[in-house]
Amino acid sequence: MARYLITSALPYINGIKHLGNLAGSMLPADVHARFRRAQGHEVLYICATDEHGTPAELAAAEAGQDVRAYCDEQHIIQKTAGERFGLSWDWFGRSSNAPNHRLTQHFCEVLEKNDLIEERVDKMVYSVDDRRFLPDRYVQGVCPYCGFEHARGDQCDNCGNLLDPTDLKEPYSVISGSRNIEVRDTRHLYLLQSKVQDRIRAWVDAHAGHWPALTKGIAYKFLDEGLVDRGITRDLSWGIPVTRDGAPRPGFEEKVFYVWFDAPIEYIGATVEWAEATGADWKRWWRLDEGASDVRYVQVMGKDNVAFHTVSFPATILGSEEPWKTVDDLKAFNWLNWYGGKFSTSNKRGVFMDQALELLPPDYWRWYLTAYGPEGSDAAFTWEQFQSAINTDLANVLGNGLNRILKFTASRFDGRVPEGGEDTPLEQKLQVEVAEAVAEATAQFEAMEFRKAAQAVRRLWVLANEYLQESAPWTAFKTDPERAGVAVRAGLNLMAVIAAVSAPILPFTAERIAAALGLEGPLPWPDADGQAALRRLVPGSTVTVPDVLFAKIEDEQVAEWTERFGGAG
Ligand code: B3M
Ligand code: ZN
Repeated sequence: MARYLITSALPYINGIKHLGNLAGSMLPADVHARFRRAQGHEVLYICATDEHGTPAELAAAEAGQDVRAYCDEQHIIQKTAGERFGLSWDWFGRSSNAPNHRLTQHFCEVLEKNDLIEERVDKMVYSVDDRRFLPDRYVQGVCPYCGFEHARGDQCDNCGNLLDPTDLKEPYSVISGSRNIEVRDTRHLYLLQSKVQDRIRAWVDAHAGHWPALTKGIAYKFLDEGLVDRGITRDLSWGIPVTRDGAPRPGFEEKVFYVWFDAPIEYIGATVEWAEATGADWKRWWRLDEGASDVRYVQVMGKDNVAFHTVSFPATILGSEEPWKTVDDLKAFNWLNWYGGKFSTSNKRGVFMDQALELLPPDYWRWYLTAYGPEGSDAAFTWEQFQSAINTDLANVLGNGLNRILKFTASRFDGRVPEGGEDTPLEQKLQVEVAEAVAEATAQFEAMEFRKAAQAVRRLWVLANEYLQESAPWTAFKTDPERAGVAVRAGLNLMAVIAAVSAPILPFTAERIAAALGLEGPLPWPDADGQAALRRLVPGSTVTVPDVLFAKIEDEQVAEWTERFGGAG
């Protein structure tokens, strides 16, 4: 038995997440956590809302709410949606909570003691009417290269040139539209990443061996370009106050830490929240000197977050020179697009987590997003592919097979697992095939190859159908009821294996299958040889026929959802 610390990228607080966010971080992290728990390992799955930064402040203002009240509300909304999706967090914390304040301030102070922090004066755009400094994206103006009138301060969307906000002609505030803009000096803390560059490279070299290509590629790209010193404070009021020796830092009373400085620290912060709430010990997960050296730490995230986790966060951690646990396996995902383009709330493109659950139960989405997710490359959500995946994989292959054998057990065997009779070569062949499929699923789940794991799981569903086809207990029953009983017993046992192996992806369905078979969940992961797994059910015990597991998606539903959320139409 090993110990797994699993974190998924922390969803930003400004509004509920769409299916693409779910598919590329929280859901695969959950699948992995469930798999490792089923194997009997000790798992701690941590997530949290990422609550600071300008977008949070602006979203709150737009909602007419005080930023703290806004975050309180949004946190609950995201937590509820995640739980309804079956995300089995051990803790879902908040980056605005006290432990993250303490830890973030602590890291900055030790980094400063290690000569890795410097105060520098920057020139930044200030909006007099908004009474605030404007982050690059919140100032727009005329592009000095192509004359485009609404170029953003960081980049012109028309000609693609990278910009500095001070390059813009006729700049205005995106927040208020005011042109009363000036450039002012402002003092900030810089983390001297250039000084820890070699240490980070050595750390990446030591870990990247088992990172997937996407992760490795991004890490080395940033290292090869050379790390630049990074501003870790901002002129904002909502965030973690900047301190020195535990007191407000002179000159920084109106400033807070940059959201990307404190957000990854919240992985630790949320673990502390969990420990404070449950009485558990957080240090054995995070401190190498207190037991964390035998933890395997797995992070899951979208590719846009990888540099922050392979370079920036390690700069904080390694720069502290304290014995913190760092990531072992970093699984990165590509984008899930909505047809050819991006998900967009304003353009009615795409489904968000709360809406998805109004349409269908969580396992429908969990299956599609895992089995057809943006893993090796970007993937596109389409209603047509979704419909076909649900109708074929879930309704036909899994649902029908299960229903058929349970109904037959009810009508011919009094709803009991048949007793007596001997296995034939058909059952022996089944055992071999099941053992192979289970071994394949186990290997793919272990490797965090989620699409391949889903295919291996599906292989078991197909095997069940093939076996029932071949053994044909419905025919055998007429002449040789004992032979039919052997086949039914094998089929029912295979369904128990299927429930166990499908559970990481389809937890709600697995529970229903297990209950129908009279088993108490959660089911342990099957052993490598199919033998024991196919002998689980006690002959004579009762099984029941559940309601239809999966309803097919009708063309009319696709038409209606296309209308409502966008699609090919
Ligand atoms: N909040 C990702 C995002 O919402 C960002 C991840 C933080 S992980 C520490 O795009
Ligand atoms: Zn331009």
